[in-house]
Amino acid sequence: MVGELSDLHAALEADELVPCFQPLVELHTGRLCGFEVLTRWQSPSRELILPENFIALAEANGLIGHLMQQVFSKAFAAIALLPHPLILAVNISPTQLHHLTLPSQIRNIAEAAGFPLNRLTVEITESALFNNLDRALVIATDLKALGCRLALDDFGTGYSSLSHLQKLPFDELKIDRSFIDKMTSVRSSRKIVAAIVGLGHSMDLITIAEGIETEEQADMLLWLGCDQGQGWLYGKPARIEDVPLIVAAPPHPRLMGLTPGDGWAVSSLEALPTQRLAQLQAIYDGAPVGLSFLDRKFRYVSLNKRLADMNGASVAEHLGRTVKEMYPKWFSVYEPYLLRALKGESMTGVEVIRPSPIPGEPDITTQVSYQPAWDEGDEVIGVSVAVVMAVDKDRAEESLQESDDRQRYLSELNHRVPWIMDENGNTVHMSAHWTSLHPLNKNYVRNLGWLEALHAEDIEPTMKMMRDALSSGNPIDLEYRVKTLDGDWKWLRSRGNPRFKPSGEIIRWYGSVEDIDERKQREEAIAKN
Ligand code: G
Ligand code: G
Ligand code: MN
Repeated sequence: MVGELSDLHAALEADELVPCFQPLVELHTGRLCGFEVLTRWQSPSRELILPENFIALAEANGLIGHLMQQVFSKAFAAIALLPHPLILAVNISPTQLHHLTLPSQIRNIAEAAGFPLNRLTVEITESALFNNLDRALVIATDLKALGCRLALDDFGTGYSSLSHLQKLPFDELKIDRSFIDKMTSVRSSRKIVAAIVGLGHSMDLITIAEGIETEEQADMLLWLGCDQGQGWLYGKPARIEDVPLIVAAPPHPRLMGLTPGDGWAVSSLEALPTQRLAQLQAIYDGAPVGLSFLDRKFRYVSLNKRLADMNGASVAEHLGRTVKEMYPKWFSVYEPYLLRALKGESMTGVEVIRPSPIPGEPDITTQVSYQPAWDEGDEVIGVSVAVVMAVDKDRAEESLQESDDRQRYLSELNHRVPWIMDENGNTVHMSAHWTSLHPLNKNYVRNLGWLEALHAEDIEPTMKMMRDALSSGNPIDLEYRVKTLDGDWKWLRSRGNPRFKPSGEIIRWYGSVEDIDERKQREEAIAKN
């Protein structure tokens, strides 16, 4: 029965073509943005017949305009009635892009239904543009002038051509569901999705993933920075009578059950990938450490100026070259660590001695850390390398200062309370947070002055443990009470580790303090009972 032209004529006469509505969801909040309208033929038995059985027939026989009229008017009217300003996305056939009257037809349907065109997205498949770019451009421009948005549908399949993206004024990019389907299992699909999302963002397009069926896919897409999703996970195409229920439902639960308002919405997930990149670049450039990122072939993908200076070449000279090409003599020293990092191992504080970039200058001792970088599928995609000049004799003071600065800089990012102590146990730096706890003035806290803030019973044991640590080099681990500004005593735990010169002597202690008052009070309460 289905597939006969006479049946389609009869169906149109009997008003049997109806819209179904598939939710479009904002990935990072799970909120409903709107619906894609998908046409169904509702047979007299109320069974819904899919478009693959009638769209081509309608196209081939000049009935697609009639079909559009019948379906869109129902869809627009239903959504215009809702209290929420949701958007609708509609599909048009490639054949419709030959008719310059299409925009005015759509406008007439929308006006009759009282649906504002700035809430309409028109989806165009790539194949529609093939051989028809000029007319498509006129139609697309007219639709935009009416206030509609344009989406490139099923992107990545068929007649994919990037020039279409450039030539037509698209607002959205819909990633074909064949890539989403395999992205958690097939590396190449994942890479294609990542590249499409990046491409979309770089062109200021909203990216929408089609065919999301699992949470795992949704998480990966969120991680990649994809904006919206559509698929069975969020809902199958629904009948018109079910739409109000879907609109009234709470947002799809995201991020392990957290909903916006639980405090996560301001996390880095809010940031677009481009913002994240800009932020990383700022950290990169400002870091008092040489930093680089190497790909799997150990090519410099990025590095900061500080590292370029240490290496004695410009940033531009490094980019795209391998470590081996740049530094054939040193490479053998680094290679074993780089290979281990590629296998997933992270290494910190590796001492590497290498020649100075300035001929005749003594060798430079560096401390290097190697961190593998994983992609969204747990595959190592490169190595992040951080290099610090270690203490060589001439620069001892300078580099110590630098290393203290670095420690301070890193520790300000930490919620714990940092301190730095010299080899004799004199405090070089105590964070403002610590000094805000009790009435001692900041200068007084330097050297051994901080002991004054301690409870009388804690001073002697603390000093003994400090002496032991300083002479043995064992880690510091102290618990003591400090008098706070309001006169109470607060329990703190202070832990730190020594930093050694190449010769083996201790040069600095780096540590942090945490507030353990609650724990101590609980212990005391238990002891009393
Ligand atoms: O879910 P579904 O089987 O409905 O969609 C199959 C295909 O039919 C999709 O590629 C979709 O773009 C297309 N399609 C669905 N509704 C319409 C419509 O109203 N007009 C046109 N031209 N294509 C549609
Ligand atoms: O217009 P487009 O080609 O994008 O049409 C979307 C098609 O994808 C429709 O046929 C719709 O029914 C289908 N679809 C939507 N979500 C899912 C999904 O999660 N899984 C699968 N397999 N198909 C989906
Ligand atoms: Mn579509």
